[in-house]
Amino acid sequence: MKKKPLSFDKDLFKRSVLYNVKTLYRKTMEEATPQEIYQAAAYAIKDAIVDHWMTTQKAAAEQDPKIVYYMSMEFLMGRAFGNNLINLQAYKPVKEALDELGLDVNLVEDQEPDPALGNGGLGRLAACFLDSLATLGYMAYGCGIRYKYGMFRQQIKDGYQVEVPDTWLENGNPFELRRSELAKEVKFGGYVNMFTDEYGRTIFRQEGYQVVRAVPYDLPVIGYGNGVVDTLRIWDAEPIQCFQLDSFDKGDYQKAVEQENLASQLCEVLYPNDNHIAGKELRLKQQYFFISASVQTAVQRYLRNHDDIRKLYEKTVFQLNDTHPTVAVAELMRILMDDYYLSWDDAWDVTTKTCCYTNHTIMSEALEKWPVDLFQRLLPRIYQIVDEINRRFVDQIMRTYSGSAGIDVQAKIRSMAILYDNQVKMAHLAIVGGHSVNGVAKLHTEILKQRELKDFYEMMPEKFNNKTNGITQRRFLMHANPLLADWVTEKIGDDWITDLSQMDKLKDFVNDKKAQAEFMDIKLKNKQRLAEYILEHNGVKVDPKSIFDVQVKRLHEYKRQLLNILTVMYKYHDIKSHPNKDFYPKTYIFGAKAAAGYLTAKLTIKLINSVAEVINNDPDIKGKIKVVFIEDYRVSNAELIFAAADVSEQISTASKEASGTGNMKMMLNGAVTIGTMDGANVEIVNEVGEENAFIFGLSSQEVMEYEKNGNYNPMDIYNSDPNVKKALDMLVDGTFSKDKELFRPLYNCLLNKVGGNRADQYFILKDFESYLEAQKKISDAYADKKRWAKMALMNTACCGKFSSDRTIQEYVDEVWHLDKLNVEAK
Ligand code: 26Q
Repeated sequence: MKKKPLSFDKDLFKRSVLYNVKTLYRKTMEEATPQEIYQAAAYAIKDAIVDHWMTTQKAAAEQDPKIVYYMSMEFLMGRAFGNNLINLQAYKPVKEALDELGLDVNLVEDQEPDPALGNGGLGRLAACFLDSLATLGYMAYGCGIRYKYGMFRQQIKDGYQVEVPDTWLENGNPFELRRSELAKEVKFGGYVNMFTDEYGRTIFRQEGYQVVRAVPYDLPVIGYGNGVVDTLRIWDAEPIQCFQLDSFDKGDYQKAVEQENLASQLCEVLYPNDNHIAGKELRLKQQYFFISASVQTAVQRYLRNHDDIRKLYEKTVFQLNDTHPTVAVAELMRILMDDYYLSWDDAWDVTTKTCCYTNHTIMSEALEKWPVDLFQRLLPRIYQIVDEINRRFVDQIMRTYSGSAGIDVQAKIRSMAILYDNQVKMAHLAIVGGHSVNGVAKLHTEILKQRELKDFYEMMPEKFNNKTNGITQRRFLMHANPLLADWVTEKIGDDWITDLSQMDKLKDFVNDKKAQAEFMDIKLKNKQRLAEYILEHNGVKVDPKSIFDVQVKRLHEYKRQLLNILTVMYKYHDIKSHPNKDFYPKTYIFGAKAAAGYLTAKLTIKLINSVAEVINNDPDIKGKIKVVFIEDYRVSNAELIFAAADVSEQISTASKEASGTGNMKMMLNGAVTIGTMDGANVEIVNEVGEENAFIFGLSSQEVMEYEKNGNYNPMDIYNSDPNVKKALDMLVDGTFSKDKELFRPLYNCLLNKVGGNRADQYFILKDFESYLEAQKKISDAYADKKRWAKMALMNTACCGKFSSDRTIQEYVDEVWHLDKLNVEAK
């Protein structure tokens, strides 16, 4: 049976906008600035949301469903306004209402800062998961930090990345609710005092500590068309005001100032590292800060309507988004033992049944470890608990393996202990302290089981499972690409909005000439829209009829933007030396932020911009290739880019990309993948068929063999392959920079050992020729209009598996076991 759409009162909305402009700003519509109009409209939407939010909370109070707390240092939400309207099924009426007020909905949306409380994949995944949780009608909280400054804004100056603070809260956030009544205290430092209380219980009390007040801000997460509104709860830190300044003795005064400083620094900024650990003290403080506040809240919420804390796990599950929130294991133990007097064994039973861990990377530089002395100084009680967890676990290893023939028990301890070499290994704590460990794509999970976490898998195979990532079609098709969304609905109805497997039905149209033409016409319109953006932001004119070849993602050596740009350089040379050779016009589009301290990554950005500058201005090229670097790649411009992509570049060194999710977003929008057999690419190819993707390069097995044997020598390739040699030499022959030495570090990384790294550690030279070949095939395929249309359409038709709705349903069925909320949609 078809569900009735949510009701939305368009006239009320209009009146509400006018009223808000008046009461917020004492202005008429004519006087209000675009930002003020956005705020007024957002508050009007919030009114509508709050009703659903209250209904959801009431339903949850009555039905007492199990709740998932998705613990994450990052939530890369992107703009809320348009997305909220879509999920409220109010986009069209609001667009009309704004029209009638003489306003363009797109321009209103553009006034919203793009909330970037995340780096990349992991943070965006968290945002997609919240959207799916609400849409599927599960009770969920996202728990995170309200960073004052999110991911930096990127400016390109003279081809270099410059980082500018992201002041997203400058004008306030109309959607948030400050919940000071729910504030919690979080304690740092000091020492643990142990004594026996009047009942003979051993009490551990942290003393001489610093304390901050954690204040939550709630953001609504709206389910699509079902009246369910979940909550993203992000914490801000404030100083505790408990002393009278004038009555201070010297020590108190000092301490009060330190506490103020701590509070003001804690939530200042998101660490801009992606897949790389910055072992900074403040980072660990951030982690404990939001975890302590969130775990306290979850326990208290449970006890509001239950009395047996030993059954917490029946109503509560914590999903740890990578190791960053892993102190939750020890914090829950602490609360259960110190505040509720559970025995170690009882507390451990509850904790392991409550916690679950997702691994997002096998990159060794991203494995989180903390020096014991830092950890102990900052979190003395938590450290004691981790120490005891470790002691018992090492004991268990010994009991399991002593006496087993052919097993080196010491080696097992070395590879699995939580405390080793004076370090706290957070992944080990997360595995031991929970009941589920998952990777984010089939290949990734296999690599975890067979290599990185092999010893753990052998000891506790029942904990390991795969959850292939997904993305939300509400944001990445409905909002990003309304033309295609409407077209799909016209062809197969609108069930795909909440059931992406329906896209399958588009297969009936892949050979239909009319459908093909319509599909490609929509792509062209989206390319025109992006071309306008590029003209406005880069001052570069690109041809919407050229192939739009897109690589947008964080800049990292393993993602191999360098491989891409090297082949562009090679093509440039090729066209210059064969001016009459046929070449299908191509626009290479890059977008990427580099971590602020990551020099190789930053130099790669400079290289891309330098290559762009030379190629785009070389008359010999006659516009056959253009190169564009899109400044400040973020969720809002990503939506424009995905909709316009013909070719999706997913070219990481096989085995290094845990999953990737941009690959899915582009597939959904009808782009064809050129990629390695890595991460979720493997599953994408499996769904769409090899003939509808362009796969090249070493397999993960081959990469791992070379890594093991150390027998890869890029210099041999350089010396024997003239194409490779040409491309590399152009780094240092002055073609792209007057200063011939500028790109020497990149050249050196490819041919020599640098620092502790192997020469060309990401196998760029090894994959160069097969990548060129795959690109050649793409140009041939694109030249055949019908063939391309069919391939592109097949990609959209086969993307059903990659909805985050499917991923979340798998977590629910296999790990979380949540109950569906019953909310009457109004
Ligand atoms: C840790 C400590 C200190 C500072 C920063 C960090 C840190 C921050 C972010 C470490 C790692 C990250 C982000 C990792 C990440 O985004 N991983 C990606 O996760 C996606 C979702 O599962 C996958 O699709 C990608 O393959 C994976 O790279």
